[in-house]
Amino acid sequence: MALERTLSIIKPDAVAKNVIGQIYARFEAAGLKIVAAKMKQLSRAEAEGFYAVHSARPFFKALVEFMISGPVMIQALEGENAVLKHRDLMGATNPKEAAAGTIRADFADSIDANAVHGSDAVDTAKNEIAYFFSAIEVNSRA
Ligand code: RTP
Ligand code: MG
Repeated sequence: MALERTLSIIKPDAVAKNVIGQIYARFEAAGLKIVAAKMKQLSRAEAEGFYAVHSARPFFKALVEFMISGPVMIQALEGENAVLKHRDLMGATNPKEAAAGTIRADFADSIDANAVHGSDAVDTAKNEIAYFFSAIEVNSRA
């Protein structure tokens, strides 16, 4: 087992549904600790930069529009195997394929408005946390 950190974003649809607390409760119940957090209205440039890896994909423009449609809640989570544990809690990208009891099955409406983001690997998590938080804004709770 490895102590890891991962970057979580509660997307504008889930913030609008007022389920930040319900999603945080799932993180905590799974042993993931919030070590940094902020609510933010992303600018277009910030959203494009965050999803730059997808810039050539057909869904990129819609993804950016969606991510700037309202404030997001951004947090770094820390725990054993945090990256995979968090993705298990999230469920599949398309909520129609997400397992019962996952965040996307319970709170997402479509593949575009799918409630949450989570880093897909330890390396990308490091970059994604540094994209939104300075070193002194991330606390160790190990
Ligand atoms: P995320 O990065 O947001 O945590 O989601 P993910 O890893 O499950 O999915 P990813 O492949 O990284 O795609 C990023 C976001 O783009 C939207 N998407 N739309 N229409 C489509 O085929 C499609 N594919 C991806 C989703 O909103 C996804 O969360
Ligand atoms: Mg992804």
